[in-house]
Amino acid sequence: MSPTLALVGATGAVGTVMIEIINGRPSVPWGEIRLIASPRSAGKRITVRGEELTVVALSPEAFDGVDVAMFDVPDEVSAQWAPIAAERGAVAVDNSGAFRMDPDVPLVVPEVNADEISARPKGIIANPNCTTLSMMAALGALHREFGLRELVVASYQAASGGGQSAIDRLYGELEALAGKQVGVRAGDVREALEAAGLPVSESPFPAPLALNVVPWAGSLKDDGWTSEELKVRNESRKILGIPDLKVSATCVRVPVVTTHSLAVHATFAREVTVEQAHKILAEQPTIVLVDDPAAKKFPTPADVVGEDPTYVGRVRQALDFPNTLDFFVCGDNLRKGAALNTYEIAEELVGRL
Ligand code: 2RA
Repeated sequence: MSPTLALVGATGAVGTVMIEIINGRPSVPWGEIRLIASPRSAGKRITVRGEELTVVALSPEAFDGVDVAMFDVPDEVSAQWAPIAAERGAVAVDNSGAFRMDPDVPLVVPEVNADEISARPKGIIANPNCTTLSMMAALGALHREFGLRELVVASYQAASGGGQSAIDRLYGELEALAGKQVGVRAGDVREALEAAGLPVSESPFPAPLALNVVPWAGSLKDDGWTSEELKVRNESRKILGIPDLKVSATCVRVPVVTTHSLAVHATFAREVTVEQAHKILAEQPTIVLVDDPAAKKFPTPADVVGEDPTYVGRVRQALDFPNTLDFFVCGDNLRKGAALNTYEIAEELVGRL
């Protein structure tokens, strides 16, 4: 019998992308697909693969008969409900931060460590944070060949990583500033936003995002690091299976709606040339290499949004650091960074249930 798939958080931003992904697959291995959401959204009707489905309220019984349950909900909801789904016999594939660093929960990017989904003592598999995920296909492939030792990363993160309110804020700021000659004097962007009724004190971002960049994503952790920067470090180590990988990250929010970018400085155990890196990256089915500096061809978030693969370009051999490459990567944070990777894990599970 074909397995039953449940989607918890079916009406949220990532859940909606998940349904687009399921609808866009040429075929799916699932029998029943069950949509689950908060009681507030229960009863909504959503078309999945040509069939109108009714969203059911989150409850223990909603997991009865479910083989794989994908969770796209806040951390606290996953923390409570993924174990309940697992108790009821489903494998929970969780896109929240609740279980990522739990040693009994594999943290999986299928093209890097798919085999780890078989050992899941809690019946839960975690999906990485979108910032880490955007560079994992490239780093996984290069690590297999050259042995990754050190990683220095600067992220350029899109507003949608902060959810719908963050997207609305960016659009609101852009509209408020349109046609105004601002950004020429310290503080004039803030003042223009304030005059338009959009004080920064009411923003999900700690500074104006339009016409600006903001070196802050996530929450404050020890010694001035942000949660987002620590996720890059800890999750990269776990996914790549390099517990002592040296990592330093600076996470920055930029006025882009969707698609995270990262400037990566990666040092390997063995010598690596741009030609070798190009060959390896170009062979990966989930990477598109766009790297023709003479023709000014490289990935940008505006050209990658909505795409499934991650795009890599600007690959250079670092001039002053041996065995080191610098490159730029762009990945849609709502697709590969969230919904797509979660769904790919669910598909990997078929045959390993
Ligand atoms: C962000 N990575 O971009 C986070 C979302 N999970 O804010």
